Amino acid sequence: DRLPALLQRMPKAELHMHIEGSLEPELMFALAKRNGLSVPYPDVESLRQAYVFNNLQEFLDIYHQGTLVLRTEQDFYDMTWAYLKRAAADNVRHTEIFFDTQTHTGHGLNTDVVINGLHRACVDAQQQLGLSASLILCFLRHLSEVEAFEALEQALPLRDKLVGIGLASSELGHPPEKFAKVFAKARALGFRLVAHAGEEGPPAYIWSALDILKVERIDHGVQAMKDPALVARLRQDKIPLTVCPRSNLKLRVFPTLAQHNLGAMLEAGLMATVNSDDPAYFGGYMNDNFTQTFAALGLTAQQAYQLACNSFEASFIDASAKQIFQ
Ligand code: ES4
Ligand code: ZN
Repeated sequence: DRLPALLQRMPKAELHMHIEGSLEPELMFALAKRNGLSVPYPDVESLRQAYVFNNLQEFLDIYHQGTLVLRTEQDFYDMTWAYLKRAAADNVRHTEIFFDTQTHTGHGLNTDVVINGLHRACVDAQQQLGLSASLILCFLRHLSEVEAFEALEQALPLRDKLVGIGLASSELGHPPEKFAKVFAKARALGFRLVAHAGEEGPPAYIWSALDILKVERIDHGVQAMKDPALVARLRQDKIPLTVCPRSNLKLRVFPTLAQHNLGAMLEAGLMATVNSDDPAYFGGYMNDNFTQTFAALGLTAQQAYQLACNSFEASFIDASAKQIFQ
């Protein structure tokens, strides 16, 4: 069977990956040591064994714990560089990296430490790996809209290092419309807009991300398949959905990969893409997500080509650059 080799060597773009979720236990322990901090687990193996989740919130609590070792610009650089090298090995040619600032400012860091460390790794990736990388700042939706405005304000001096604004963290109880005003502001400032919606939350959250926040892509969006009118809207407007199969498996959105609806989304004519979300926590980078999902669902080489095309089409690289990639 030659499909795994095709999936591996196929050029692809990653559009949904939280950089803090790429921090592997080995690097977490190394950064803790460098910063004179401790990780509340005795070793790498016992930390990895703690990565068992029943839902999004259980994951977010452990994910937050992991971010406590990040203290300096070099820490953010090293984390990002490790991800970029790993992505290049999977033939990722372009990546749009999510990051939080509110997590880190909540620990006493400045926004510029975070953004400058990430950005310097992105510049080096273009030069040394031939991998283009851009940055999307995600507001934390469990915090208030006023706090999102503060995060946006603090990032504005670094505006040129960012391509877009997103919305992440605990979905249920925090619908997109909670952030209507701050997304309107970001839109007026020229940011590209995305939001997590329909991961655990209902189709109504996808509708409001589109109609109230006016996002261009939906992150996850797997719950859309419960609403035929929404499926028609997503198909007609060619709204990209950044699907993360191993994330959905680990957070029990679907009981098994064989029960995932990626195949049904493609059959319905939706512009789905495959992404890793939080690869260090969910046990797989891009090609793990592709090969395992294709095996479980019996997807085809034609669908692999479709997903690769979708990933570049849905990206925020400019139109002339897209032609070079394709
Ligand atoms: C996340 Cl899987 C997921 N969902 C929502 N927000 C997140 N932040 C990091 N991973
Ligand atoms: Zn995500």
